[in-house]
Amino acid sequence: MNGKAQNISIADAAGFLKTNDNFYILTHLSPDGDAMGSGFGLCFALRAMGKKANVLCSDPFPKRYSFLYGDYVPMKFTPQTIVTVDLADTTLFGRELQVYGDYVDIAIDHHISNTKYAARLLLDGNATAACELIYQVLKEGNMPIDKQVAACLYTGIATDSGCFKFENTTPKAHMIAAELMGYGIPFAKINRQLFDIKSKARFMVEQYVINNLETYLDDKCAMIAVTAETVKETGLAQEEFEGLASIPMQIEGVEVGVTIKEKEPNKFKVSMRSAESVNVSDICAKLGGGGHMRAAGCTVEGDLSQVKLKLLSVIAPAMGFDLWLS
Ligand SMILES: [Mn+2]
Repeated sequence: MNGKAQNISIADAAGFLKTNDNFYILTHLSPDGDAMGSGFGLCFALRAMGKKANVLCSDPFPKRYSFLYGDYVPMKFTPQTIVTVDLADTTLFGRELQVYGDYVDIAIDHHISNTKYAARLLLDGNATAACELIYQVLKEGNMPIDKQVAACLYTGIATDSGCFKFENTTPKAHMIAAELMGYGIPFAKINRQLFDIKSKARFMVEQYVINNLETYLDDKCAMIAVTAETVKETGLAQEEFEGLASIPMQIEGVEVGVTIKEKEPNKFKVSMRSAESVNVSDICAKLGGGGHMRAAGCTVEGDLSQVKLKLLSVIAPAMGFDLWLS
């Protein structure tokens, strides 16, 4: 049932939320700060209006965002209105939410790739975060924004903009964040929680991958690898090994960063990042993958040393090195 959505405005979305009740607010698998912030920000605002609202996700709410939803308790009611936030397509609903796929009344999203699965779609591909849209909807509708709602919405903008460092950070994102700061939110504490501290397990994972990092091609290509064996040896949860791709990029002079993770025996998922000029999407396409110019991925089969060789044989020429294999 994709492609059926009617595009609506901020004012339409506000009107719709105000005239409906008994909301299930759905967000995507592996919820990030924007998913959590937009889901709970909207939920708390609707509850403050005396409406019934719950946040649903097929994955558990991550503990690191518990400062947003600490005192949240699901309410008991029969849902009448299904809203999605930050949710680009129905494959991201996950097992538990799949059942709502064809019944979404309104989607609020900032992914240009949104598959228009909902009856109504508020989409702004220029918005840094879905939270930016939720804020505008609440404001437009004169709906209640308290300190907790403001903290939720600020969190989504901060996370999706990489603490206002990524290219997608807009003047508008800064202006909305500034308005949210006006609600007295503990922004320094929030940013420390989001960007500075990590679990001890995560710290150990990073220590491991840094110890085992390798560089190639005059130190312009850095590679980290995580095998199933490694995960087993460390005794750390699989999820602690997610999102490592930025680590090789932290080294000065590195132009291509490669993160290799064993998904099945002899099957490796590869994430590639580029600092500036190298098009990693083209490199990954040669191995059957794809993505964006500066962030792409592919799957490569073989044992770890074979995988590294296969990768270097396509990375080297793309970076202007002679094909040193053959
Ligand atoms: Mn988002």
